[in-house]
Amino acid sequence: MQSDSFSLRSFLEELDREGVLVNIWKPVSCRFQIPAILKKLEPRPVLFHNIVEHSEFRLVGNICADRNIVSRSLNTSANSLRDKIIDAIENPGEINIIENPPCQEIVIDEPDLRRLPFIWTGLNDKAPYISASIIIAYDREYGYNASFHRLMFLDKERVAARIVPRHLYKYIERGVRDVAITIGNHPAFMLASAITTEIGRSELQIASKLAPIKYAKTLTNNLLVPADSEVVLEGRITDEFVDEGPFIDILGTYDAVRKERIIEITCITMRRNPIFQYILPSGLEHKNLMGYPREVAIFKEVSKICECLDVRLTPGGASWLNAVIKIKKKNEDDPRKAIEAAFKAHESLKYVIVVDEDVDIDNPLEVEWAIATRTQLDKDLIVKLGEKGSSLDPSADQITRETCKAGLDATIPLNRDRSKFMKAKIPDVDLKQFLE
Ligand SMILES: [Mn+2]
Repeated sequence: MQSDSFSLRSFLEELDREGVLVNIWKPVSCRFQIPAILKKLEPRPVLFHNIVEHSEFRLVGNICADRNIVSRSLNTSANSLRDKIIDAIENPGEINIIENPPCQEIVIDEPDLRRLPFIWTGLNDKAPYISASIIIAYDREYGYNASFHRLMFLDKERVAARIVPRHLYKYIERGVRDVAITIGNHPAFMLASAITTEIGRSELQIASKLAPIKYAKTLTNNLLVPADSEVVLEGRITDEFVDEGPFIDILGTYDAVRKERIIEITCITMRRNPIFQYILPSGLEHKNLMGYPREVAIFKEVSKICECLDVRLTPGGASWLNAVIKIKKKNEDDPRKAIEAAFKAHESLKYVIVVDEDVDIDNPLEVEWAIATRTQLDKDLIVKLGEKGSSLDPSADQITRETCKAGLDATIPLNRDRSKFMKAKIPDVDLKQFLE
């Protein structure tokens, strides 16, 4: 069935009608219970109707945990999702602004953040967090930027945001201070905000190409936010820093504690009967949102140098550190070039395996079979010393991020008899004929 309205709320209603959404009516606590239930129910989307500490809110999680559901939310198939994202990045949409948006049905100009369902996820968390928060900022030269940043609760008007040195970080260096933080968004806006392209390419316009998202002006700082957002925090980034974390990141380990900026919230606006949103750290939704756009980026870059058939940031590598790339090899050096292209496209990438078109890259056993039967490490292994890797990898140098990367060509050499490498065919039977 096709979506015609593009808010989180209308999409949830659609999933509910089809029996895909899990409704939890019994009371649940923000302290550990919501994350634990989401983990157990992955990849199904879950709507919590009764939060013990926050009766004002419902809360949704796992909305992007299943790639088929993400594809459906954009009225596309899992196979076409990549092309749709590439098209949206290359041909962004228009910004459509409306007055009196749903996200401003309730206005709280004396904000008290204790009213919001910050969540305790792991036993060693320093404080409760908001994890589905997207920060929107505007720079005179670069225009709008939207990106995910987890928020650590500090007090009734202040949070600390983890700001990785990417676009928002650069905006702040250039003097930008006003922000709007939006929570409770349609998957199109979530996915667009998770994409890292060149600075100056507006995620708001990428989102509006993915789906007809409408925007509205914030009340206090003249920024644009999705008009159908469930909750918007308007505020200012300060020059005050605080220890942020410990908090769990995509690898499932605790991220390092760093000095991060404090954001002061000056106004909160919401829809009536607001639905809060939470992304389970290191859960499938987190991995899809962070990993999928990087798969697209790797696919684009590898496609420049050879025929790339598919890319997977493997779940075993937390959908972040390890990639398997399927190519149609035409030249003996295609795999090596593909490995270099992949490292160029995704800076955090650590290990890359290149396979031929007959290998199912979603099946780790098949990938291992390709490694076992098609590689000679003295020829097929590329080791890259002293590279800059992921800040999340506990085995890398924790200060310089220096790490050792490797690529493995697990394709069949072109000068060898290909038939020797192919799986032998055993004729199939219909078991029913033999089991009666
Ligand atoms: Mn950006």
